Amino acid sequence: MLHRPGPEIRRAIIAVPFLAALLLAMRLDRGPSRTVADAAHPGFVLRDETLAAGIDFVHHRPTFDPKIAGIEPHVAALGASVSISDFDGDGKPDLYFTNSLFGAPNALYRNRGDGTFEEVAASAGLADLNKPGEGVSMGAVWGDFDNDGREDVLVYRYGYLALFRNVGGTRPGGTRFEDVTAQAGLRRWVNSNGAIWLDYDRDGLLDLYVTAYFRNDIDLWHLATTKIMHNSFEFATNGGKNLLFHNLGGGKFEDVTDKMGVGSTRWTLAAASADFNGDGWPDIYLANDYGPEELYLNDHGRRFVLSTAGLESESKSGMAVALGDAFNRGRLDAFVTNISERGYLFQNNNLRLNEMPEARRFRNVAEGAIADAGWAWGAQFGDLNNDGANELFVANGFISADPKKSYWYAMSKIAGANGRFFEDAATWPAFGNASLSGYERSRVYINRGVAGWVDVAKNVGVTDVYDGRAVALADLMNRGAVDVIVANQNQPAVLYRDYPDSTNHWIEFKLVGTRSNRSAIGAEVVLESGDLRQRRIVDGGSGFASQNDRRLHFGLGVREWVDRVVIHWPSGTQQVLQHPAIDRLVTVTEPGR
Ligand SMILES: [Ca+2]
Ligand SMILES: [Ca+2]
Ligand SMILES: [Ca+2]
Ligand SMILES: [Ca+2]
Repeated sequence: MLHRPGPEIRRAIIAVPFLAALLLAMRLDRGPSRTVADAAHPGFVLRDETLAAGIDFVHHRPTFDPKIAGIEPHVAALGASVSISDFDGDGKPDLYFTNSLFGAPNALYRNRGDGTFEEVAASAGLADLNKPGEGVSMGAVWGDFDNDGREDVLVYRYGYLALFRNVGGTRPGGTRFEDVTAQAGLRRWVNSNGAIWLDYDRDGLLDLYVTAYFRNDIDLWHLATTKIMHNSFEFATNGGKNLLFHNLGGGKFEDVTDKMGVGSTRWTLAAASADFNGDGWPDIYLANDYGPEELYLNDHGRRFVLSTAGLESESKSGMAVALGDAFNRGRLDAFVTNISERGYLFQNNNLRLNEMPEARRFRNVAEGAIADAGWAWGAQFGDLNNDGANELFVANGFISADPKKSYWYAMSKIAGANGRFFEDAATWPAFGNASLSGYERSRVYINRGVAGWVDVAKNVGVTDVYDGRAVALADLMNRGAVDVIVANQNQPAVLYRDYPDSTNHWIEFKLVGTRSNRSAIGAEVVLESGDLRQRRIVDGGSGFASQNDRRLHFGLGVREWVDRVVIHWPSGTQQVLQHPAIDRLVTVTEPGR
């Protein structure tokens, strides 16, 4: 007879790797090389310098078929996105924001390098993307799909996908983009809130995974039925089908969704990719609304397998997937945001420690402050005080309308009703001008190791109560500090410039793929400096409707050198750098065969 350990023993077995992580974190705390940040001394401030930088973007929500006017605030509550790309290749990261109302333009802010930006979307051909018959933008992801050295962009909409090839320009700010959607084979109608670039078969060509929210046969302006909502509050499976497109080269893509087994019809709001189990192949992690998260493990580029990694038991409302090394274990962990509203729905966020290589599972360790970020959306890990430990920025707030009226009571009634009832948008009580978890303040968590995470948003100057959606990070001025850009729903975008108040050291890497995709998307970098070990990944889209700068930033604390950097290129090449110079950006080109 097979002996199964009792629950206490099983818990103890599972707890061991986490304990090891905590002991490591304790060691970091005790180490002489680091002053521990706390709420009183977070070690940085974030200043709202949006207007001084010349960023005046305001997101406008869409309007839809009058048949769903009663709950339009809910259906139209997404679309504020921000993604970072150095589209003109001048070494200064630029910003792209999407808009979601017919006629309202998307915005492309070119970084002048003097702290200001100029808006060039119209001349670039990336402004006028929100029109009847085409759809409205929900977000964008950048990647050099044809490996010509110029970053291209995929815009996902409630409507048709749109792929733009960067054709360059002859003067600064003169870069133009050409719509290549049709010849690429990508003119597909998808009600999408997310997409990521990843090279799942490691052939050096970036492939594309697109998530779908509402069913793909739904045109939100011409509804044949009002039965468009989820069929369960906990395990809904009637969302749009996610799609995987294989890059064939020559500017063409092929739909390989069914062949590869990644056509989830859960209500996916966000995706992120990394090689979680360390077998060399990039996997796909999904945050699904009204359902459990999903992890698709990549079986040698031949197929994906939906894994039982401890994610399937808890159903929540996954809004974003942020990847980062939470406790400096040299692993990429996942932070997934959810809804927390005391008195109604308290789901808690998930901080899932990656124990895939040894235990084939993730382990949720979110508790205390980090678990409750309100109605949370986009999130990102980044070292804002350069002390060598990641902070976590979380945007939140769903619908800020009349502050005296709340839709929560109506929402709780619907959630308790029969699935057939809430699947029909026409049966939901009308929103009117009610708020739903509105006027929430973003959270900025610092990582205190064993003492847990603490929210320092107020202390560091993050006080806005906009309805945050996308969060992206970039060192916009190439000064060794990670700035935070937030796209807010139906409201102005905000640039928080990061000012670390110490002389902590740092190092940044720009990776250029040769055998791997030129953008180096999917490359994972492990840095070792004395007692510090940390892993980061080049971002092909993560968080919610966002993408960080492709350049990787590491804080070093007072450590004055880096021992070793190991780069795991998507091609399989491992490159080791010994003692790179610090306090600067290091450009690394992938070695040839
Ligand atoms: Ca630039
Ligand atoms: Ca290109
Ligand atoms: Ca590929
Ligand atoms: Ca830090």
